[in-house]
Amino acid sequence: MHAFDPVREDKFTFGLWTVGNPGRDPFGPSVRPTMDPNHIVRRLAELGAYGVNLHDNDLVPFGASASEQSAIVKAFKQTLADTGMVVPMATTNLFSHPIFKDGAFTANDPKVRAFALQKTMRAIDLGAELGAKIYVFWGGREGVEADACRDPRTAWHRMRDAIDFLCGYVRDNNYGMKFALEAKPNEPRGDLYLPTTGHMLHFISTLEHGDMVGVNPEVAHEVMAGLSFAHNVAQAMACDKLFHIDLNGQKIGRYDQDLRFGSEDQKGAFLLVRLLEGTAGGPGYEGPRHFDAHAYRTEDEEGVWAFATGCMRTYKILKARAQAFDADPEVTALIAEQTDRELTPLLTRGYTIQKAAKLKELEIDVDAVASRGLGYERLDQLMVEHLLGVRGG
Ligand code: GLT
Ligand code: MN
Ligand code: MN
Repeated sequence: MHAFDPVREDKFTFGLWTVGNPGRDPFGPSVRPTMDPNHIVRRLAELGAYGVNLHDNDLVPFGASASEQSAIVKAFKQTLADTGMVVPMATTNLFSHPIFKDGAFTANDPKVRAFALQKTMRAIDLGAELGAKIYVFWGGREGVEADACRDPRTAWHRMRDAIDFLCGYVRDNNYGMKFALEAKPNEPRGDLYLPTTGHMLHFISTLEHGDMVGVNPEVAHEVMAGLSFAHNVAQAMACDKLFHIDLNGQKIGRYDQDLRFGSEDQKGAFLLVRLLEGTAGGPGYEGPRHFDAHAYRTEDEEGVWAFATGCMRTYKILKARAQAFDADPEVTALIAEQTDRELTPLLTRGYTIQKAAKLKELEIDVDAVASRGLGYERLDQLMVEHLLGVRGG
């Protein structure tokens, strides 16, 4: 067994919709046959994954009868038991069916909003039955092209009503689930409401039960918005709101590519893994490392498993590189915090009138401080050399 081979303890998960993606795109149909969810679970278990996540309709087709659903769920639970795989996260498909063409929770037609709540409550029941403790909300259709159709403030209030309602539902049923909200700037709608993780974090602060709601940031979505993914994730971690994460790869300025993790922007991926693993200090992320990505359209089923293995291996390779980087004495010397016993207490733990007076009196040699080189060129080059494998273990 090699150090980069995935094992259960790594907590790698995939959505049924990710490895199950048949390669359909806006310009052409499927290129791979649809895979049975039980087959997906078995293959992922063999590859060393920890679990699978799903939308209600990834497992139970839209419109299935109660008896059809119970037969499907029974067989699926058996497969989970046989393989030791878990379902840490579940979600609702509120975007595929034509009823959601104008959104789900934000749609103008109250019947659509009622159906969205009904479908989500049923999907939450399904998630709870499968043991999911995280419930994701990705508002794929919660957006607009003809902006005059609704006041964007109304969309925001409808979204808040829906999440408040569903928090109540989970609490009432003692499901012990937490919600994780996933932002995206656009696609499939021209503009999506709540377009970035930062918007979500603020939105959460306005909720009735905001304590049970966090975020599920996705690499591709923040990169589409031109943002630093690691910075978004860091802000969520700093306020204990990183409840889940969608790992993948993305080129800036493109459609939502959902590429193999680490296949693009290796520096961004390195900084992300370094943050999640806490190799530079500070608490790391404890939840599942979920890959929300899919294989290239060029691939057959074998290529899909190569894709899945690639996501997990690259994560582990980057983790090893991050550990070596942060253990490198030249790196630690360059990023060592400068401590100053007199100044540091003035700069932390809030305002006092005494601190204000002291700060106002301080004599700082502005030219001396301003002329000091910081060595960040060397630091960044060291990171590149670790990343390229010519330095460190
Ligand atoms: C869809 C989307 C993803 C979301 C999934 C959860 S579904 O594939 O592109 O980003 O995370 O609803
Ligand atoms: Mn996603
Ligand atoms: Mn995506």
